[in-house]
Amino acid sequence: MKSISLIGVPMDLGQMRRGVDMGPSAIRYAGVVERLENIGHTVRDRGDVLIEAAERVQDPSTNLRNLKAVAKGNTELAITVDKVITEGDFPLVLGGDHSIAMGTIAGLARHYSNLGIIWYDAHGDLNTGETSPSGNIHGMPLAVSLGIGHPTLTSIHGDSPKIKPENIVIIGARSLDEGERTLIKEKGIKVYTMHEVDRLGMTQVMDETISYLKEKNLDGVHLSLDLDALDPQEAPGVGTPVPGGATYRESHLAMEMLEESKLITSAEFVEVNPILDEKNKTAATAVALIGSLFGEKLL
Ligand code: 6HN
Ligand code: MN
Ligand code: MN
Ligand code: MN
Repeated sequence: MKSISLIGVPMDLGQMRRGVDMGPSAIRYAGVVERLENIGHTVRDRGDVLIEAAERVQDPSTNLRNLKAVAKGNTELAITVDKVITEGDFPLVLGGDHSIAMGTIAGLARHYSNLGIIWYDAHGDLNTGETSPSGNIHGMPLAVSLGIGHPTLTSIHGDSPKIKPENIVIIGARSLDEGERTLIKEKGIKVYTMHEVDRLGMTQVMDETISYLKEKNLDGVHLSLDLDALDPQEAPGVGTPVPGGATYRESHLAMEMLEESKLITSAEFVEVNPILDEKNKTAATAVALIGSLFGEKLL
């Protein structure tokens, strides 16, 4: 059994829709602590990282919305994640928009020199200020963690880069911008789009992902799960829904296979927006997936 530290990050400055800052509360309300304790884990809820109320600013020279405030909140998060690992706990981060992956990964990078990343998402989150169609930093955290992007972001809590392109697997992608496709090809990042999920089935996608990562001699693997990877019918409470996503069952299978692999050393669940949700359905899905990731069994 694990000793898990929950870290809430009420961040909504990485995008434009209000409400995603209430994601951590919605996930707690949906019973995440009880769910993990019922499996037998020890849970310590560290509360929420302080995200200061910031004036929303769009600097046309960088195309990075709320740059300073996003960097500040992520620095706080990185310090917290760093501390949780130093204390020997498993960090489970609850978002908040996906810009928080920069802070989580920056904190992890202090402890793992060869970190694997599973990016379960409809998007690649590989934009920079130059390639982004929106200026929203939640579309950039994977690029930033690779050391690609504005120095204010790539230098959060330590030197850049934090991760290597060959240690990343993206699963569930179906909305990639032009600059993201170029970067994927240039860096040789492994991607299972929804086409591969349909064609191979989730079992083979996860088998291949696990074998691929096992060959890399990693010292840890982080799961960054954006709820918009799931189909909007099953996870309506997200800011950037894309039709044609992974089903509830496919996503459970993915979590169960990751649990069996024993590879995962940290995780985050992001983009839950209770204002856009239907009766907290998306938060409940997040909690159910967390249950599977941490060893809940049907029988
Ligand atoms: N997310 N690729 C789009 C952009 O604005 O860069 C959407 C990003 C969505 C990010 O859902 O974490
Ligand atoms: Mn996404
Ligand atoms: Mn994302
Ligand atoms: Mn969003």
